[in-house]
Amino acid sequence: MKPNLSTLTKVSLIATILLLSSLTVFVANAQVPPALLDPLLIPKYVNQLTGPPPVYEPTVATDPSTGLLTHYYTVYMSEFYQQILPPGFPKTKVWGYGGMVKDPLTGTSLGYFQNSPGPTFEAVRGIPVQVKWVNNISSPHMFAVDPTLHWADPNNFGMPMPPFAPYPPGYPEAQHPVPLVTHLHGGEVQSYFDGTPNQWLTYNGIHGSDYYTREPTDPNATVYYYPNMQQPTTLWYHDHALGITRINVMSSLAGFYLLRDPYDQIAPLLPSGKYEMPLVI
Ligand SMILES: [Cu+2]
Repeated sequence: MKPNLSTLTKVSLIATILLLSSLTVFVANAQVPPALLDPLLIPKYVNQLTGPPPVYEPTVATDPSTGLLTHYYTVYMSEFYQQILPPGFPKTKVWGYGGMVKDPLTGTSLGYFQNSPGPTFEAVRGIPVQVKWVNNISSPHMFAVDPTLHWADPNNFGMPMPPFAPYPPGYPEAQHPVPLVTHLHGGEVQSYFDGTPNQWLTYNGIHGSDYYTREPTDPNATVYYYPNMQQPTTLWYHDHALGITRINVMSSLAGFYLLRDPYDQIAPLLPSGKYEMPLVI
């Protein structure tokens, strides 16, 4: 059996430039800059690496339209505070994903859990996944939105022309509401469920021109379908809204999606269980 590269990425690092949220303390959307933390005073190598992180717990049922056993999830995008700096330092404001999760080692249900990066999907090749993605972020963007770029523009504010307002943030009309849409990076999915940049939606039900949902749902949500027919591999999911993907991902809207194959010949040779640690750099 020829080893395939995608299987070997199981323990690979995803080299994603996630400037994790310690930055958000500095760049909060406020006219008065918050007090800066001196990075030299933050001790290094203090936080213990724990994990592997919780995995989403699916509802398992037969899909009436395909007749296939399917894993169903609901994932919420929310704003919350998380202890990212060492204990004793303030919590960091993040945006992240959350849902019902279980312990990846024991399978014990852990209830609702939200985190940055988000909980992990553990999908099985050949078993489709349906996710209801819910945008519950009602606050203004935590970073400055640049409306002089081609972007989602949920208020139809239009692209400003020179002379530009002072930047950042300059344009409060661009800061709220926040358009979001989730993309499964590397997933082989139909384009309607790919989370392309104009498929965004806001917490108050404004939809991008390409918005699509697999079935009727709440106005601040969309239902996507992932067939999981591709090679087993490490995927990740992240926000993808037009023109603001970079600041939405920097706010921490990202997480892992592990696609496993029960017939994989290589996986048993790789570190597993508590030794399989997904890392985002
Ligand atoms: Cu991507």
